[in-house]
Amino acid sequence: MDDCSYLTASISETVTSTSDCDGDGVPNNVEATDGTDGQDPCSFVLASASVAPNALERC
Ligand SMILES: [Ca+2]
Repeated sequence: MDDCSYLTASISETVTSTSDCDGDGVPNNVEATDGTDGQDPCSFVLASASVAPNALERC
């Protein structure tokens, strides 16, 4: 199963995936906690990024 293939709006269970599908430096489970979109590289809480987000220049 591809843990990067899902519809954010359809999530009904706790997100445990630590993949960073959108490459914004914040893993999916943290994005779920923050209420940001794990498939939108422009949607994240900067304080939660574990690596420097390389998506900022694209947003
Ligand atoms: Ca995101």
